[in-house]
Amino acid sequence: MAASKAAYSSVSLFHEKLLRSNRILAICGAGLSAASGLPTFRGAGGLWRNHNAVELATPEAFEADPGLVWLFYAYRRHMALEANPNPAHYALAELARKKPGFRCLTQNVDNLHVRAQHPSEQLSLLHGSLFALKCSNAPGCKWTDPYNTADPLCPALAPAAEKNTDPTKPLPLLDPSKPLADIKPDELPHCPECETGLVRPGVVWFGEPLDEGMLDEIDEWIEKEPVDMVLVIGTSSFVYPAAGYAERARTEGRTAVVTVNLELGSAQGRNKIEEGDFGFEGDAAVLLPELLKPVIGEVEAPLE
Ligand code: BV8
Repeated sequence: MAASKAAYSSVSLFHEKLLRSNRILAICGAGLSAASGLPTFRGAGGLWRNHNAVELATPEAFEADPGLVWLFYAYRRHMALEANPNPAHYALAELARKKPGFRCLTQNVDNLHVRAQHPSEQLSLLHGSLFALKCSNAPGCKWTDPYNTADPLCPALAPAAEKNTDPTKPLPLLDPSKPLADIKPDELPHCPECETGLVRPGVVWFGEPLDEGMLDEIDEWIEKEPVDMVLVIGTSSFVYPAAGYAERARTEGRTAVVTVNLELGSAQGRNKIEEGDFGFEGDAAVLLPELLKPVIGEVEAPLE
């Protein structure tokens, strides 16, 4: 039975439910970091130099042109290092401190949750991190570097770390009319352990499995007890298994699924709307501190 429209976007009814909720699951996407200046996949960020970001985020693309894929990731590392967590990241981190039964699953690889001091035991990086490195001979070679912020990672990737001197013009790197330097594999970092494999970003590419241990741990958490609330924040819910968690965590008549999105329509299509659900349209960085205020109080994003 669909939620009545008024109740669906009622902040006061939402606050009542939030105060009664102990087990809360959040599923976050690129929209959460939009206010930090990072492009989303569906928005402007969907295309990188005429390349579809989803196609670049594959083992096949890395196999075919590791230089191009590394420039794509070096650029995103640079952008994410220049960016700062926004009030939405801090609000979720504070919710985790106030509600031990809160779990945050993020699809974002930008490390902004971590920089917002989100308690690590209540945060799952579903798709890895731009700042983790591993050997492309994995799982054969087990070498990893869990946190590397070198920018650029090597001289050949310096174009990705260039400061944009003239903001009226796109960075040359982003201008598809400007040819890219052809980066040879031997100009790219190689694994210090097996010495044969190229170093690759520690993210989960399309067609690659997510970390099994992490998935099992999340399943156990969901199945342990009914979930009171699921926050679906700034995601188009297109990519699986992340997109399946909201309905998997739903217990009829008990769980409120709450969608927070700049365009509610774009996110709603993929999750059923049931009695007791909520939907709030707007910028997550503005809405979340408001929506979570009864539990987290005023959350200031430290001035960087
Ligand atoms: C796997 C890391 C199995 C890399 C990423 C079932 C059905 C169909 C397909 C599949 C299925 N199961 C598996 C698949 C295949 C595939 C998949 O889901 N394909 C899709 C395209 C249909 N899944 C996989 O391949 C997964 N692996 O299944 O492995 C397996 C098992 C054993 C052995 C081998 C294989 C791996 C998926 C992970 C891929 N890696 N990221 C990188 O980042 O480069 S996915 C990447 O794209 C992101 O992490 C994220 O998940 C996704 C982008 O989605 P969003 O974050 O939601 O961003 P988007 O731009 O789409 O939307 C933004 C939203 O925010 C919008 O709604 C917008 O309105 C809103 N918004 C914007 N601004 C704001 C805002 N909201 C609030 N405030 C704002 N200011």
